[in-house]
Amino acid sequence: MTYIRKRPGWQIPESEAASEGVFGARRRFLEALGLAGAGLLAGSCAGAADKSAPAGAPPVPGSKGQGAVLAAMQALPGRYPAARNARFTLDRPITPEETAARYNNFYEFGNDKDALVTQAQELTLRPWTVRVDGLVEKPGVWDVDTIVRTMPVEERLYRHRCVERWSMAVPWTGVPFKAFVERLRPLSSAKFVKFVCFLRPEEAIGQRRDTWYPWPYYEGLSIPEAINELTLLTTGVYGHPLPPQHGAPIRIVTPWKYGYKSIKSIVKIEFTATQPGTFWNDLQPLEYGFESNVDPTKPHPRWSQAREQMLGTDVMRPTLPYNGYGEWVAGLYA
Ligand SMILES: Nc1nc2c(c(=O)[nH]1)N[C@H]1C(S)=C(S)[C@@H](COP(=O)(O)O)O[C@H]1N2
Ligand SMILES: [Mo]
Repeated sequence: MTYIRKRPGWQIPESEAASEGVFGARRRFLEALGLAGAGLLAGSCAGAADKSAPAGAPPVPGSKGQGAVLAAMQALPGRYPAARNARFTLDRPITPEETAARYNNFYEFGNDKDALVTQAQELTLRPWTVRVDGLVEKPGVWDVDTIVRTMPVEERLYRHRCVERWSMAVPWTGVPFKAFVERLRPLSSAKFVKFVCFLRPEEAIGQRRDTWYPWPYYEGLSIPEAINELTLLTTGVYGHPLPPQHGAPIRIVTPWKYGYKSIKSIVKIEFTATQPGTFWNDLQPLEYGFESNVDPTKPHPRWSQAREQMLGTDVMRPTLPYNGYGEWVAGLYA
């Protein structure tokens, strides 16, 4: 059941972080459509998503997305569910899958958390290739199933923290990104890795309609961050291939950083000498830095980051420095 609930101040989505310039562009766009003033300038859909999700997710029963996830599972016998890596433990319950897969951010499919799950089912997941280029000895094109078939996949329980202040705890399946990087043999001149999402306005309503964003979504990590043990090239969740709304078929997960660093549905990985731009940093540099490590002492201009709300239970917890992963990453920033 959904119900109307007043949206708490902290729940304003990242989408409202767009700079004046971006909002200006958006306004002009809506004016061109004759829609300005029709209540569409308020940012996201006014209704807060009901976080106690209805049954049936995910994937959405009968959808193209569900068919693709089942097909991927069959095409990769023995890979899902993967053995869990016992090194990564949680201090809280795993978020129910029905909750985690119904409360996503994926602006390519809009900023309404209810609608985007359905919209995301339109994404064609196979064939899917990832182009590797830039400063590497072995550039090339990788089929996503080849990665899963030929590399060690494992399951990891990770906390996952959005700058919007909600958090969840999920079992991801993937390949340590370091193992993948070792196959590519980056040159010593490579200092950063840039990741790029797909550009398919014909499938992604957000890319078609929300043209004030600099599509496609792009992100970046320094090489030491990219090859940190925590960085997971993620292809599955809850024991099966990723459903579209979680960033199928392949995404990054960096659990010590705010969620927007964990770019979904990657089609390109480029090794660079200089720090790449990132989607949110280019939109609003004062709110979204390149590093974006989870830090309770550093308030975001519109949300204190001191506490977080766990999806599913709504229990509030103090935010942990590096989201509790200081043991792995604090040394990178010393
Ligand atoms: N391509 C792409 N990747 C993205 C986003 C996005 O809008 N597009 N949103 C980010 C944000 S803000 C968060 S919090 C996480 C959410 O991941 P989840 O929906 O799997 O929980 O994805 C990140 N990766
Ligand atoms: Mo986020």
